[in-house]
Amino acid sequence: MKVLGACPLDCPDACSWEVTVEDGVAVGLRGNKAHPVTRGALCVKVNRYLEQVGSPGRIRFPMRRVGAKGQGRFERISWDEALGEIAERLGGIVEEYGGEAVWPFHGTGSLGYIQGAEGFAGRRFFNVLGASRHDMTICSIAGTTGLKYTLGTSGGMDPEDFAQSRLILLWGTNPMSSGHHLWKFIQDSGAYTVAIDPVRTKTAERCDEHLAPLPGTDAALALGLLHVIVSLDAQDERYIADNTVGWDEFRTRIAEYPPERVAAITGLPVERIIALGERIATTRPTAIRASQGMQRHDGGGMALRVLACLPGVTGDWAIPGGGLHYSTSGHFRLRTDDLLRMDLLPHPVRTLSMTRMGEALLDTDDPPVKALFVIAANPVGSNPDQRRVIEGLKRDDLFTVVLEHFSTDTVDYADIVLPATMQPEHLDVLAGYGHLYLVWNEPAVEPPGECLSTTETFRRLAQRMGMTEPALYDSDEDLARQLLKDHDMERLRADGFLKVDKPPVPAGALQFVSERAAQDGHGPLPGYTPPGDPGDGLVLISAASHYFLNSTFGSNPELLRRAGESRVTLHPDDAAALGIADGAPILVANSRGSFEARAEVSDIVRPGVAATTKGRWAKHNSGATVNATIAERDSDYAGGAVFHDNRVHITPR
Ligand SMILES: Nc1nc2c(c(=O)[nH]1)N[C@H]1C(S)=C(S)[C@@H](COP(=O)(O)OP(=O)(O)OC[C@H]3O[C@@H](n4cnc5c(=O)[nH]c(N)nc54)[C@H](O)[C@@H]3O)O[C@H]1N2
Ligand SMILES: Nc1nc2c(c(=O)[nH]1)N[C@H]1C(S)=C(S)[C@@H](COP(=O)(O)OP(=O)(O)OC[C@H]3O[C@@H](n4cnc5c(=O)[nH]c(N)nc54)[C@H](O)[C@@H]3O)O[C@H]1N2
Ligand code: SF4
Ligand SMILES: [Mo]
Repeated sequence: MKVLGACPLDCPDACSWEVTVEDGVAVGLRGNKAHPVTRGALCVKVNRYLEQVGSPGRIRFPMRRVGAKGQGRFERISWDEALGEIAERLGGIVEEYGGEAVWPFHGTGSLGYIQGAEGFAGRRFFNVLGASRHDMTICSIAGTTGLKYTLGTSGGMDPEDFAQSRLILLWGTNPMSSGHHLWKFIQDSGAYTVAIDPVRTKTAERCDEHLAPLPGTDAALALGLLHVIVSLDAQDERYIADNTVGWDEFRTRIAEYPPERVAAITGLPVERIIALGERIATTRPTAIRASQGMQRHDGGGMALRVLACLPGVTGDWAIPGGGLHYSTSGHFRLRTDDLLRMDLLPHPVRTLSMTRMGEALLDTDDPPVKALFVIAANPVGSNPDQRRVIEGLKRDDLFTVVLEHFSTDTVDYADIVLPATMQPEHLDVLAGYGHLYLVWNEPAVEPPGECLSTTETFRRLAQRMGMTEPALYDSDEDLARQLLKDHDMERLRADGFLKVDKPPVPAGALQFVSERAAQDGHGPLPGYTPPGDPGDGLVLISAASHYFLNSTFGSNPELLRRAGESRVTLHPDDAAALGIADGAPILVANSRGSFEARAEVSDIVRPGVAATTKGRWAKHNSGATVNATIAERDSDYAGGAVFHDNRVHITPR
């Protein structure tokens, strides 16, 4: 039997997949050939997904902690005991401190609308309890906010339209590792490709040209390119007159960034800036693929805001194959409000920011966080300021419940661990952020052991706590129907995927000058915000690993083998100045913390920059990863994270 499903992972491609089931066991998994973006292929990670599903390391039963927090020692208990203990502890905490002392901490382990992050599975239960809201600031929010200021929407081009582009800028993005399906459309286009990345990634290797600016200087580069375009009088006056607001002011801002100044800021040769500006000026349509990486900086929101102005000056927004693609997730017309049911909150509650977990657990009163539910997240591995996150999780008066598949670094700090279903075992609905398809995930097999889906876990907990709100007991199918009210759910279910229409971009006039930004306390005119880490040393970028997805797959033996040991890459000039040889054991440190790795000396990074990847588990790496060096500091817009705005000192060990 073949069952159509969807990859749940935090990846733009949201692949449609086909599970082969024999005698109730999933024996095969492959990409759906009929899906126009998946085109039959998954990826190096998810090709091993069934290995994960059947892994001996999988958590199959509820467990209670027996050792100290952090030791990772647990005993098996029944669901009845687990639910009983959680109900009792929660009841006591809510009575003494109020519902806001409870924090449902959602991660991006699954992007499912029913079981995962997009619908904050379990949120209805937490609303009835009056729990704190959870703001998912860790991934894309600064860029999303910046784009909304310029475009009125964060959704941009249909990535399939890249097949029509003549010039493609791969700007702060590495699709060969972090969402490779876009590459087929780029190949089909035959366009001239330019990678803009401080690191010569797998993507940059394949491009016609590579520019390696200093991290966090993209807004200045974009303004410099615009300076060249305007100097050539290549702006599209008609598009600007008919579709934009604030051109005269923005033009004055552009004039402040001549190529010589931009060369000094970005560390790029002035001729390269001029040449790329000229190429953009003379090539229609030009498409920009910018993804989340470049907004993990203090000026990250601003960078996306400026980038979205570029096709507004050249008129590319009006041409198929022109414009910018960051995320399509704003385009789906899904009824998430009906899913979340925030109206069930008994009163307004505070919001806790995902990226400021150390602060929330250690420095927040009124009320303090007393109960933490970690749902499809691994904050010890993924969050900034790892040392403080661990310190917070170690608090004896904190009651922590973790819903998981594997014994992650975070599980080691749980009081109760609940076994969660994996994708072939539950119903879900996905929407790519790198295409315009809704994707259906039909359950294919029974879960192993006593694993339960997130929705079922919270239905049972609600019942155990005697909650009477009927909305808490809606089935997964009910929830899907509510979410998909504006779409043909039966067709989606039968075909496995369904393309939605792309609304116009920009939504309304493009705002070179943004009232909305001003209302939020930011400059109405976009500009350049310099990097913000007050420290010195090299800038350490910790981008996507080819072999892990965030920390998911971080314990898969074959992927670990292929990834090799934890490495930090330095430019030969920097390595020589620091007395570090290729392959040497090193310590990477700053005021926040440190971690151990091995040096790789290579010119794939530019001078002044060091590069590693995210997703390693602390317990496999002497108790600390790169996240021990990263600050909880907010980026410019909406409290985004600043993972790549991170200065470190590297010494031989
Ligand atoms: N294999 C794999 N795929 C993934 C993930 C993974 O962990 N592994 N993670 C997933 C997730 S959660 C997300 S959000 C997406 C996002 O994935 P991406 O947007 O691709 O994010 P990153 O890998 O952090 O960064 C992309 C590139 O930006 C570069 N970069 C960093 N700072 C700057 C800068 O200041 N300017 C410029 N121009 N470039 C810069 C980095 O060197 C990197 O090559 O990918 C998803 N896909
Ligand atoms: N250094 C550095 N750190 C980063 C970043 C970076 O660029 N650099 N990027 C950040 C980004 S973009 C993101 S999105 C975050 C992501 O950070 P997290 O949200 O913590 O993502 P993961 O590390 O993949 O952990 C997800 C966990 O969810 C579990 N899981 C998966 N599906 C389910 C499910 O259906 N139910 C349950 N209960 N559990 C499930 C997985 O087993 C996994 O352990 O990491 C951030 N961390
Ligand atoms: S991780 Fe991305 S590329 Fe890999 S199967 Fe999932 S959606 Fe597709
Ligand atoms: Mo992310």
